[in-house]
Amino acid sequence: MKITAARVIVTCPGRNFVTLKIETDEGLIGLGDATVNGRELAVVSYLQDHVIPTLIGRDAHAIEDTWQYLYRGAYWRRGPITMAATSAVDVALWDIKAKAANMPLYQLLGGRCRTGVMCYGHANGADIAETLDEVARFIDMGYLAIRAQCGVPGIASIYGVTKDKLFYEPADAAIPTESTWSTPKYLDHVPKLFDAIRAKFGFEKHILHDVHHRLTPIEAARLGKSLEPYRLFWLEDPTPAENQEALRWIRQHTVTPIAIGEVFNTIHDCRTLIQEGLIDYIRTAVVHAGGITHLRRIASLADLHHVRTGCHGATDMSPVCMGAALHFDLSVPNFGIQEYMRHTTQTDEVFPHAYTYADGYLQPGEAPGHGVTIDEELAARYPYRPSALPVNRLEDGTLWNW
Ligand code: CS2
Ligand code: MG
Repeated sequence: MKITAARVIVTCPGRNFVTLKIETDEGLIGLGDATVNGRELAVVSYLQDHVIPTLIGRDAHAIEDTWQYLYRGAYWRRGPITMAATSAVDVALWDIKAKAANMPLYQLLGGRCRTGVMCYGHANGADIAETLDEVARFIDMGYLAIRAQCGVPGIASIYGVTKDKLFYEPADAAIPTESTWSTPKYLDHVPKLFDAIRAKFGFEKHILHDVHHRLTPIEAARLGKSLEPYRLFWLEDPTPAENQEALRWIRQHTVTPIAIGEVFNTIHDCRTLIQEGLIDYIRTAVVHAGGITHLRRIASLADLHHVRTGCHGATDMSPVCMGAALHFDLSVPNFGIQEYMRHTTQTDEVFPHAYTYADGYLQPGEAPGHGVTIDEELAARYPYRPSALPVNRLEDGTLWNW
């Protein structure tokens, strides 16, 4: 089966998505997500100018060779733009192969390892009271695992707290908006949130929290220790992890489980974290970490070191990514949990999909391939809108991690 054409579809049903569509001489098509929030057009160019011309005429079944061609053959390896483009090609080819085999993708990946994919929703509020109400709402929706984020007195706006309570779009302007951060105020407040959650709801539900890269390692160690009584499922991105060895400081001080990896794009970004057991969950995503092919490699390394998967699944990753992720989640032995930040109705209409949610679990569905399609006519009605993620500054103006 030969690749005969490939093109990029950019659409903005409430937020920008970049989708790669690959066509073959047997009439089968495959879709891959190539969305990098705030950097969408860079991936569009990389695909159109440097990848698609090399795909035409290639064997659509040669997934691994194509992956190696796009990774080793690129010379300039790794990085979010290169790897998102590689991911999109990889997922589109897995979609095609599963359709050619007339089976849902998870069957091609080794079959079902579990009854369903446990997911977590995002409860957030301007203060503790509103966050408790949102946690209650997600419990009512059947979630077994809930991430809780809340406003902090003295901080005007904070990551993860939004007016829309089901979806979250942080890329809110063409030029980055600026927010102000205070670690002392945050560290004093967060334990009160989880004390209130456990006091009200007990310990039956898994509770998660995303620090979003904002602490130094020793501050993160302090937070992890202070949250131990509340038995979090995980504390996410406690400190920027380019310096993987820094996580040793956190591990020495606390048993609160750690999840890192949503900004990683290859196994090399997390090799030390995994091999030294510095994390408990690896967050790498299908769309950003080299597609199904590379994510399986990361998961296999993680499996050797008691690390489980916890794929990133924010609103800014398209339903194509979510669909492919669920087939991966169903079949990977060391699955942990899947993030499930819902998409808007507009987005779901542009990307009809087979996956479903019920009682705290997601199912990828039984459609051949990854089960996600795109309505190109509807997609064309939503033109690209320049959007950038915010930047963050400390109260003295120092540029900090957003
Ligand atoms: C967050 C994301 O979902 C998460 O865990 O870290 O919302 C992240 O901020 C966005 O994906 C950035 O585009
Ligand atoms: Mg996160």
